[in-house]
Amino acid sequence: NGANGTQDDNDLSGYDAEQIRLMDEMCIVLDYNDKVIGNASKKACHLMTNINNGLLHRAFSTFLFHPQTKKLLLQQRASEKITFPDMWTNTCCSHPLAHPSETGNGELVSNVDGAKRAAIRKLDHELGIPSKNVPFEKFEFLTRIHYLAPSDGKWGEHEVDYILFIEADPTMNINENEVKDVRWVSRDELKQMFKDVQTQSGKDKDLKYTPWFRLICESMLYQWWEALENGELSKYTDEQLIRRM
Ligand code: DMA
Ligand code: MN
Repeated sequence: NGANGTQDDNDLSGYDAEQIRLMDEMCIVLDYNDKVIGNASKKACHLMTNINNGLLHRAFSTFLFHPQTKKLLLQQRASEKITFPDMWTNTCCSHPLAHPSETGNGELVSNVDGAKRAAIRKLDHELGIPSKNVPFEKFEFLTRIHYLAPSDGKWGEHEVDYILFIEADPTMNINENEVKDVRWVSRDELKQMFKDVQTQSGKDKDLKYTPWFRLICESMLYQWWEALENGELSKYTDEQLIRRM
C-alpha cells in the first residue's frame, strides 16, 4: 500500500475483518475487449474512484439449478459483505484470480476454464458445496456481460462477468460470513419475489437485489431458464460476443 497506507486503512475501517482480508485478493484487470492487461487488488477494483477512471476486472456469476425441479438456488449476501450487503442474488459470484489456473491464456475457452475453476472454489467457500457435487465438466458457459454498478457511493462493480450454469443437487454448509440465507425458486416464484417489491405488498416486498442479478433477470435469464428446462440450453451456450449492459 506504500505511500497511500493511511488512505487505504481509512477506506476499510469499520468493516468485517475477514472481508477486509479478502480485499487483498488479486483480480484480473481487463481492457474493453476482455484482454488481460494486468492485475489489481480486489479493493482497488471495487473503489468507484478507480472505476470512474476506467478500471475493469473479470468476474463470474454461477446459476445453479436443481436437476429435477429446475429450481434456481438464490443466496442472500451476508451483512458483512463490503459491497451489496444483505442483497439477494444468483447462486454464487466472485472473481477468477490473477493466477495461471484461473486467468486463462487469452483464448475464450481457456478463460472460461479459469472462470469454472474459480466457481468451484467459491461454491465451496461461500456455500460449503463440495467440488464433487459441481464437477468441472458439468458447467455450461453462456456469455459475458459487461456492466458498471455503484454499490454505496464509495464502492461498486465494473466487470466482464462470465455467466455459468450448472445443474446439481448439492449438499451445503453455509459460510455465514458470506451468505445470510438461501432459497430455491421456480421461475414463477422469482417473478413473484420481484413483483412483491414492485407492488410493495406480499411477504418479499422488502427484499433487495444486486444490480447484476436484476440486469440478468430483466434481460436473458427467463429465456435461458426455459431453454434449460426444455433441454435446449445449447442454443445459448458459448456465445462469443460480450453483451454490454
Ligand atoms: C463479485 O461478486 C462478482 C460479481 C459478478 C458481482 P462478490 O462481490 O460476491 O465477490 P466475492 O464473493 O469475492 O466478495
Ligand atoms: Mn467485482
